[in-house]
Amino acid sequence: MLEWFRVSRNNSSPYFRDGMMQDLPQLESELLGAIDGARDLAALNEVRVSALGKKGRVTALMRGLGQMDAAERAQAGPAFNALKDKIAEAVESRRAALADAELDARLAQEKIDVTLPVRPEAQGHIHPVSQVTDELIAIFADMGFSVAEGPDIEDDFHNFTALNIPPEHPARQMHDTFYLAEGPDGERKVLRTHTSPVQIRHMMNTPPPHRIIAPGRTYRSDSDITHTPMFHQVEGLVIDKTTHMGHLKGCLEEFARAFFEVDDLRMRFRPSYFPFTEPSAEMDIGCERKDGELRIGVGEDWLEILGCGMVHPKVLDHVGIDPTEYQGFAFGMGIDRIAMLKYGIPDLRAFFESDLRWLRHYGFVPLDVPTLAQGLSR
Ligand code: 2NM
Repeated sequence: MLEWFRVSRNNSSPYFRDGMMQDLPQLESELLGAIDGARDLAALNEVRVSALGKKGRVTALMRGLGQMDAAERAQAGPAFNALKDKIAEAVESRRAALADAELDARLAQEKIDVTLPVRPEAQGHIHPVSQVTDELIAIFADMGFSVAEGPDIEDDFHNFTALNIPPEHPARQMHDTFYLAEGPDGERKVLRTHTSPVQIRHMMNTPPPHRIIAPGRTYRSDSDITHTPMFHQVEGLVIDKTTHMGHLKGCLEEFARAFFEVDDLRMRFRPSYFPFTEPSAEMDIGCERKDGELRIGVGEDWLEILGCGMVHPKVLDHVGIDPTEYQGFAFGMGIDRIAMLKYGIPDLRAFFESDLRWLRHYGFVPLDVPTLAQGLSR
């Protein structure tokens, strides 16, 4: 480049005589200095435009090539090109460095201290039904159950017939069923009256063994201080070749101790009746009623918390499981009811009134995710 500079000084082309000839090394060091001195991306871009833009100084040099004779161009061309490449390269590496620095500065500014305490009072609240559902899932997941779901709108077969509740069975009236309008096939769908149809679908769609719980919304046309037309149930199902009543008892005792967080909880099973189980039972836990208050895990009284039994062979037949090869147990309980019992919530109907003051009082902090490792409700 220095070589070219000496030669071109004495050049006679109009281009050089016009005084447009420049000291290339000086131009280069000037531009490199400006690039180095650019303090942000905007300033750097200005330098780039002043050198390589349409009216830039390097661009002007390149344009001058056209007016040179062949000998001059042979020397100047490569030198101009080298300058242009060097400047472009310097701009790019400065741009990368500035972008890095800008990102570093932003990251430093947006840093959050994860050791600071959260401010739960600024958050929304988890409804007791959601919290208790999560507790139930945590308990049964620990025992190897998975969660199954199904539609709220069911057909007669999955809600009733498959569960050994044939047409004209008195249990159909007992269920206070909500019927939908007749469909084109003349069939009337129902809002499921329990979550059992979820178990029916599960048994029909997957081969045994089964170990599932089905939490969800259920519907019955019943409304008074202890009943709402929509409520929540969780049902469980275990089917295997040798599953027996002892497994049922052990499983539900472990559930009750974990849920009510009482290690020496008293429990008893009373004979009962459900069309879909044989034998059937209801489980009570020990409690005390005093001064209008209920305390769980102490005292001599009993409190009914769930229904259960060995799945009826006719139910297994309906879902295509051979009852001479497989057997098992099922259980069901009301989530709203056990939420009220555990957390001392007096009025069922308030559950469904969307009253934010109620939710602030009885709701849960979103970060209190139920896990067995930390104690369910702490
Ligand atoms: C209950 C009580 C006893 C039950 C039975 C079934 C199925 F689908 F396996 F037949 N699901 N749920 C059951 C048994 C439900 O609720 C009080």
